[in-house]
Amino acid sequence: MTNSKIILVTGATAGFGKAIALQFAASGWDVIITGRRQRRLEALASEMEAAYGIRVLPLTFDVRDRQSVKAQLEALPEDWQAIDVLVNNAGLALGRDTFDQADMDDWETMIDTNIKGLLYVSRGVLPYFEKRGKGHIINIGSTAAKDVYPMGNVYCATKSAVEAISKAQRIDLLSKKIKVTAIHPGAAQTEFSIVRFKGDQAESDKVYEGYHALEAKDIADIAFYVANLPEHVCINDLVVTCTAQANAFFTHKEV
Ligand code: NDP
Ligand code: 8X3
Repeated sequence: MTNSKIILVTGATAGFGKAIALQFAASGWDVIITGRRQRRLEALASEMEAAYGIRVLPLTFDVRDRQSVKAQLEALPEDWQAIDVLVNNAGLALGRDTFDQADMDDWETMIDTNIKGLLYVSRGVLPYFEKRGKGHIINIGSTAAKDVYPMGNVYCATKSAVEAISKAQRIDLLSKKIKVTAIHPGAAQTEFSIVRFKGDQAESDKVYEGYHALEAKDIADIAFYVANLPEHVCINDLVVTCTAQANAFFTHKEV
């Protein structure tokens, strides 16, 4: 048994999730990391245990698999159940096509991951928060939740849903003393665009040309700040862009 705080981060094999796990681990938190790529989770677990002397529990599951999410979260070892913070970060965009051209399988994957996955994980962790009479859900939305941009259609819709779900959680879980924070990042250079453009590195690189996009560490710093406020203080909604980006539409690029 330790007295360390515990954070559960979904999608910790890359990008924001990995940076968040590292940031909290470096400050002495025990960390539950999840994702589909088991070898990456194991490597990150070894790295954090060795560097920071904290405990790490890697859990391999697909957030779209409702039964697997339920089973793995119900089976959490007792000394991992006192979770302080859940970060619903796992998510993706697939394709950037007009509504008439977009691939409906891509739509399904985004809806299943970004919306349903977030719901499954939230419900899986909730009983542990309820048992303790406190908790904090941090949902990673996007500037795409705030504005719909051309060819963003269903990705933007899923992030609007994340915003709506965050508001709903905040209202419905108020009496349970559960904080809910939505962080909405703008463009950040992670594996996001490689995934979106299905491995096309050149297409991905174009997204970040001519300006200094957010880095994963920037969002980790913000998540850490938000999670470490006094018990009576909750940041509800945060939009964070790099200095070159005004909103989902306007980025000043020097190319
Ligand atoms: P990355 O591609 O770098 O990381 C995405 C993470 O999500 C990976 O760890 C991946 O793990 C996990 N993931 C994806 N699908 C699933 C799934 N079905 N089950 C479990 N885990 C899954 O992208 P980012 O770090 O940039 O993205 C993180 C979040 O931030 C997403 O929700 C994204 O929409 C959002 N966001 C990103 C922005 C950006 O510009 N980068 C800006 C605004 C928001 P694995 O593949 O191992 O399962
Ligand atoms: C990711 C950023 O601009 O591609 O949510 O929507 S963007």
